[in-house]
Amino acid sequence: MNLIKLIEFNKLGDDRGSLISLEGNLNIPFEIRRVYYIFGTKENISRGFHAHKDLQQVAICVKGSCRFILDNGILRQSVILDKPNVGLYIDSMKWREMHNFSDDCVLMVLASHQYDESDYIRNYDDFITLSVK
Ligand code: T46
Repeated sequence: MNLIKLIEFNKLGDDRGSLISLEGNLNIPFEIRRVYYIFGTKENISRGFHAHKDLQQVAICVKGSCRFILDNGILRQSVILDKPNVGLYIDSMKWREMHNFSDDCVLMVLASHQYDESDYIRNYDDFITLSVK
C-alpha cells in the first residue's frame, strides 16, 4: 500500500516563467477552505507529529525542500517535497511528521476546513487506538 499520493500540477509556463493554478474540486481534491504556509523553520527542527480526524490537505513545497513522513498506524513512508509543481495529498487519519527543512523552505498547505484544534490527534498512542477502531 502506498501512503504517498503525489499530485503533479500543470505548469502554465511561457517565456516569462511559470505559473501554477490550484482550484478546489479540480486539481485539488476538495473545496479549499484554508491556506497556510510554513517558512523560516530553524535548523534541526521537525514539525507535525499529529493526525487529523477529518481534515484533508495538500502540501506543496513552493520553495526549497522538506521531508514528510506519513503513517497510517501500520505503515510509515517518507517523501521529499522539493518541487513547486508537486503536491502531497494528506488524507484524514494519517500521522504526519515534517523533517529536514531547507533554510529557504516555504511549505504551503491547502486545507479542506478552517482551523479547529479539536480535529487534531496530537498523541501517537491515541492515534493508534483511534485508527484500529
Ligand atoms: C498539519 C501540518 C502539515 C492556527 O492558529 N491556525 C492554523 O491554520 C494552523 C495550521 C495553526 N495554527 C496555530 C496552532 C499552533 O499554535 O499555529 C501554531 C502552530 O501549529 P502546529 O504546531 O499545529 O504546526 P505544525 O507545523 O506542527 O502542523 C501544521 C498544521 O497545524 C497541521 O494541520 O497537518 O502543518
